[in-house]
Amino acid sequence: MNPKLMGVVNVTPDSFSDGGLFLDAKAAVAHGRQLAEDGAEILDVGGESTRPGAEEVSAEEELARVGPVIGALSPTATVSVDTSKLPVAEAALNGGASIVNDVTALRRAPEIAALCAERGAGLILMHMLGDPRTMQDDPRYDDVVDDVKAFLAERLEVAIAAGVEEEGIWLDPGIGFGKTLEHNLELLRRLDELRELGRPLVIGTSRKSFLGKIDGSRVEDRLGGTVASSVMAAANGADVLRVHDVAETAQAVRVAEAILG
Ligand code: HH2
Repeated sequence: MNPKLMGVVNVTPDSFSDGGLFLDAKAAVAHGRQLAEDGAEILDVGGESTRPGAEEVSAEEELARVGPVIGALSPTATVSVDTSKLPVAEAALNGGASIVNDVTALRRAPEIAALCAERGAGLILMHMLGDPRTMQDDPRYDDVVDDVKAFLAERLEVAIAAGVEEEGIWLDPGIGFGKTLEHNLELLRRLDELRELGRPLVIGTSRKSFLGKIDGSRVEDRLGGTVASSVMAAANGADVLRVHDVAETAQAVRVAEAILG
């Protein structure tokens, strides 16, 4: 177990846990630099919330939010852009990002695949049932792990067929995206089955509502749940942990690694 930490930099007014905190570019850049210092090897910069029920923003608005932040962070950090829009992905790569984190796994803008292929950029493909407006309305699966695995296998094929280097593709089961508490726990328990896809796994549990369903904690009180679920995910095979609280997660991972030897 030796996961990379991906620090979350949300340049949004409405993200579920830190909306409005880093809407100002200067504050977002300072936050990103702090996360890098705390141990984040990748900074994931996003300008549109994907929380359940979130409203969409235009590409212009999204780019106005993330563009300056990516420009300032990318000379000294590996930056991914959390977007599903082609113009935002393209401008972000032009501005110094090297990875596109697409929570729709190329379903919203299939052209992102050709863009990543042409630029030699990394690509994260995530599973989501439905879209952010509807995803938490009674999600159902035959077997959540089998269904998510089949989806990711198919999306991986699509990306490779469009010319994206397989070596640059990472997969993510999308914790909290169209899943009940039991679905999320089942996925985290059975990450070894998703590893059979042969690509690195990105896991984002940070501050998510399923943690609160376990112990009743509010979003601002889920640090312990975030750290526990992140460490368990790493122990079960996650390669990248996408978290808001990088310092605390880094410390927990180091201790877990030392114990495992
Ligand atoms: N989760 C969120 C956003 N992007 N990308 C990947 N690959 N995996 C995730 O689990 C994931 C993601 C949601 O978290 P956050 O960015 O904090 O919230 P919001 O979407 O409200 O900005």
